[in-house]
Amino acid sequence: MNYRWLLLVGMLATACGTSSTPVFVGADVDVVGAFLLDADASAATDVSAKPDVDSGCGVVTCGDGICASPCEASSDCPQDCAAAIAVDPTVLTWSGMAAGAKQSQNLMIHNEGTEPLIIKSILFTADGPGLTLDAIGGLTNVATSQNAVMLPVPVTVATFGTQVIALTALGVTVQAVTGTLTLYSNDPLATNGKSVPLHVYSDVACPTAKFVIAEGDVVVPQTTLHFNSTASVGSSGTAITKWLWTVTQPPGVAQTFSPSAWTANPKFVVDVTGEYEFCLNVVDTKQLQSCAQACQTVQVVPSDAVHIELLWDTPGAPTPTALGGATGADLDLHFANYLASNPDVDCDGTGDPWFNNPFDCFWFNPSPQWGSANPTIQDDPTLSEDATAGPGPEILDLQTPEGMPDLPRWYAIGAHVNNDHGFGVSNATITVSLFGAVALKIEKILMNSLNMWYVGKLNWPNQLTGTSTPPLTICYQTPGSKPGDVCAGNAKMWQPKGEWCITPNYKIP
Ligand SMILES: [Ca+2]
Ligand SMILES: [Ca+2]
Ligand SMILES: [Ca+2]
Repeated sequence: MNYRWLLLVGMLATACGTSSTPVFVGADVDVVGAFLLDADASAATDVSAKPDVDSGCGVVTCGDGICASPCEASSDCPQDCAAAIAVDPTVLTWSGMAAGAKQSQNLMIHNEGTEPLIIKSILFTADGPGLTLDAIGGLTNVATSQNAVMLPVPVTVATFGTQVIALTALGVTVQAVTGTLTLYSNDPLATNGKSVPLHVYSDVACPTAKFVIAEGDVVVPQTTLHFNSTASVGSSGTAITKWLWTVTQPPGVAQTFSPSAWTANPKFVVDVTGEYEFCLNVVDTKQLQSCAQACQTVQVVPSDAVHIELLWDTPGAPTPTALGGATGADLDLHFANYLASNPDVDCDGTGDPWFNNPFDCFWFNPSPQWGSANPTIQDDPTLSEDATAGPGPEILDLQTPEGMPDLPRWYAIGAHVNNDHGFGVSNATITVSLFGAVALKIEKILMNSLNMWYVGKLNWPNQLTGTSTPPLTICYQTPGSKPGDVCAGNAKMWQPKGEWCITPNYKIP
């Protein structure tokens, strides 16, 4: 046990004694009613509160003088002919303790009974270092405890007298130490001891986590963010030795820090549209962790006229959010020009746009030349991100769509399960942003291997650019129908409401 005893025995205050000043108390001991004074009439001025113990407990008057009859035990009065312990304060608290600083406080033990109060022992516990019990009365015990210490100290407190326990707290490098002082006495109403909680709160400064993001708080998709945490400071100016970065990403996104989340200045690619919150915790050379993490939010907003994202998860894959390789189902985003025409596999009566070269932009044809041959007219789409497993994303941008009010054009948007790699069904989510705002988001559409989902058509120009045409025409097939029903003749595509237009077993023609 880590404690020690230094003993000096003496009595501070005795029954009928003189009102001597304890040497360790200092001048700031409050007088509490008449009880701080002993039973000596010369020291008390409040006669009504002064007990009469002369008649062998024949007359007992409470401190507040409310007892109706002598020697009547009640909750308001001391029990007949017994000691009664009271403590002041009932909780001892030290706050703002700087490391190494010392501060003493006194705990008053009052005997409110009619018999001498005998403190038989004191249990002193603390859950950390820094608390010492300096003295009880003139008996100067010094015990420093981090464990339970039972002090066998027979100390007597005279009838209506007071003893003082002095305790000292030493500021330490933990944020709080909690202890208890339990006084075991002959008070018949306190047979389990009288407990006084002890709390020491240090002013240990936490390390401060701070960081800046070079790219700011509004960026376009696929921006690489550069974090710099050199403004972080350890407690008392110490150095930072550990970093932990965390991120809250848009649903379905699983990007990670590079080279890792445990470096001072990592990078992070914000792939998709939405809000990201980045937070940093730090640890300094004293192994102290930041009390509050630093956080910053980054809004990822596309700047191009057209920005499309496909994300997916594959519950049957070993890890639904595995990145890269044949570790999950491979879905592909398709974005086709109005000129794209291939065989009518989906049976809607017109040629299909999918897999047309060069007018379907997908992984095989990621940056086609469409529209004007003039490179300053940015009417060519770009599939800037391609993925072979969930969660993706696959991302397509187009800065200046073709189409004028007198010559409107349209684009087809689709998603295809190129190969489920045996992992089964995937849940696909497609988001279409126009001029930086989400215009369409369809979430968690169930897709099997080789399913082709014709999401709909993007019309250009449209209501966003001054015409009456809605920006998007979503493809629905007959309500209640299933994939395959269109070609079976049981359903039709391009209905005003209904099921998603999914064609099964769609192979590259
Ligand atoms: Ca893919
Ligand atoms: Ca067709
Ligand atoms: Ca072009």
